[in-house]
Amino acid sequence: MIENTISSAIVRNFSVKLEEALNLDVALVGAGPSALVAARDLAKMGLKTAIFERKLAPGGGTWGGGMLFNEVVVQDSALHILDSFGIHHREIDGAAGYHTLDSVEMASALIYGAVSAGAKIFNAISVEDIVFKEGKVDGLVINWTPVERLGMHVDPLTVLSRAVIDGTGHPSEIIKLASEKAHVKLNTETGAILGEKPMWVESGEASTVENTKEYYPGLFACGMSANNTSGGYRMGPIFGGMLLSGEKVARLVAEQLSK
Ligand code: 48H
Repeated sequence: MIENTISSAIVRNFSVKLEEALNLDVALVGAGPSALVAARDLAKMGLKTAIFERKLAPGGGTWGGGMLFNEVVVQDSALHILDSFGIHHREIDGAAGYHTLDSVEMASALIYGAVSAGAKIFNAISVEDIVFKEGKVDGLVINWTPVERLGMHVDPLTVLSRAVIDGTGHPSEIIKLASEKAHVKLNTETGAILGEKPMWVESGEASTVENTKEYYPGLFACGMSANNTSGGYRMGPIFGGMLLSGEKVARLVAEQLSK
């Protein structure tokens, strides 16, 4: 019966995919733009990479552009990343060095780029905790988003990973778990999360990349999560820093794993 064959194939193939992801080189949390760039680069380097994304649609805050006008801005320094994904852009009249692009094209191209490089994306899965062993972050604790949303009392499953990247955006959810649940001192000025500052485009763009680093053994942050952790300014619908942060965290993780 075709009905049965279809259902069996879906159950079997998904189970194989998830089982293969239970032991990773790199586990990323959140499929925003910074994590998608990182996942693409890490997968291209041959590292076993997967992203766990809470929502049904990966892409994070990319889709909505600025206030639902579905255009975003990227500056010169990150154009090489757009070009490597084949994303079109055009310079803004009167603002040399700044370019606009279609946010739907950007989100879909980043997702396709990451998946076609070999990274796996698991959507509708929320990371609810970390695996923390002998002074190192060793993996993630995952559950279905509907289970989380409905508040069902269902025990989670575990993913082990040589490195974890927090790409959860503004709330820095994974760094927060390390700080508040594992009570560790983070690699920040005070050892705690400093918190995002108000809007200052140039400063926020630069600090997003500077703040992209390893915050605790085995735990890195990229994008707005890095900025929130280290107390950087926000920048609105400009995405160059997010893309450059993804590129940087991939390089840092690869260096760390090759030691
Ligand atoms: C699974 C989770 C969990 C969890 C969250 O916010 P994002 O788009 O990520 P970034 O940092 O790459 O990009 C930030 C950018 O979109 C932005 O917000 C900017 C530029 N703001 C500037 C401003 O001034 O406001 O995506 C994060 C993703 C989302 O898709 C979440 O659903 C997901 O992470 N996520 N997934 N488990 N615990 N927490």
